[in-house]
Amino acid sequence: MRAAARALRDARQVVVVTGAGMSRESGIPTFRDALTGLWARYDPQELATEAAFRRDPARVFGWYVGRWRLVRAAAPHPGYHALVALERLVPELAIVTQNVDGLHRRVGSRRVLELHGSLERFSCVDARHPFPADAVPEPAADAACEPPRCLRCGSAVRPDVVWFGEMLPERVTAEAWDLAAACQVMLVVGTSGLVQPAAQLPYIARDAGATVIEVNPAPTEVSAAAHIVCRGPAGAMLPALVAALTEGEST
Ligand code: BV8
Repeated sequence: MRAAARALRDARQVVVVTGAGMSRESGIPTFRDALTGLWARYDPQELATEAAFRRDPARVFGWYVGRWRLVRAAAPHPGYHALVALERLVPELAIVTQNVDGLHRRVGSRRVLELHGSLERFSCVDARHPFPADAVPEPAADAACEPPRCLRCGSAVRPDVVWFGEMLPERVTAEAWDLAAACQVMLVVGTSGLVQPAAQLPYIARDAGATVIEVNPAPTEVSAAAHIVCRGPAGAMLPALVAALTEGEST
């Protein structure tokens, strides 16, 4: 914590990369948690792909609108507010998230790059025509839900997330890669570092001379690239890090 606060104090540009673990304390299960993880219940290739959606649109769409409802009921935990505070303590801070729950934007973080899209946006599967979220049906909990039809081309409406086998949004990805190569400190919070290409970001930062700090209760693929490891949950570690930074003392 002491070394992490010192690194942040000396940094001008800070990038925070977040994964599903960042939202765990807000009640949103991560993909890999053995107990609650969504992947434990579903095969990701089964649901988070265009092929699965075309094969069984009601089942896949029902899963997403069910997650969207969970997300809307979720409250950002103190770790989210700590990142908003951190934005005011360093000259430049950007959040590059793999998450699709929109919590960073909801809590007021100003510069958020969503590598994998968002549960809160919808478009049609054939032409990606935008579809208004307030016209999306509210299904019963954890039930299949027939997706609405695009108002322009009639194809099925899908969530605006990046499925496996799909390219990440070009502009957002280019910006994230540039930020990773230019920052002095990268905080990597709540990611197992298994999903490509986002998992490359800590290595890009490290190779460019940045100090990489991992915040995670468990060792991960990222731990090898981290100079500093804060082994604990984001909801406790991030406020402690901000406290260490603001008190000026090292805790
Ligand atoms: C692409 C949106 C190029 C959807 C997501 C082999 C076969 C098939 C594909 C591949 C393959 N090898 C590589 C690939 C490519 C594939 C991939 O990486 N697969 C992995 C599974 C091996 N990647 C892609 O397909 C990407 N696209 O490569 O395009 C291309 C294009 C065309 C043709 C060929 C190639 C697209 C990847 C994006 C997928 N979409 N999300 C949805 O949400 O449904 S990814 C999804 O899973 C999440 O968004 C998230 O990013 C990811 C899960 O990862 P994490 O966020 O790290 O979460 P995880 O559960 O794993 O870990 C949680 C961590 O939190 C843990 O470390 C835990 O310890 C920690 N934690 C727990 N509690 C806390 C905590 N931390 C802090 N505090 C706590 N309290």
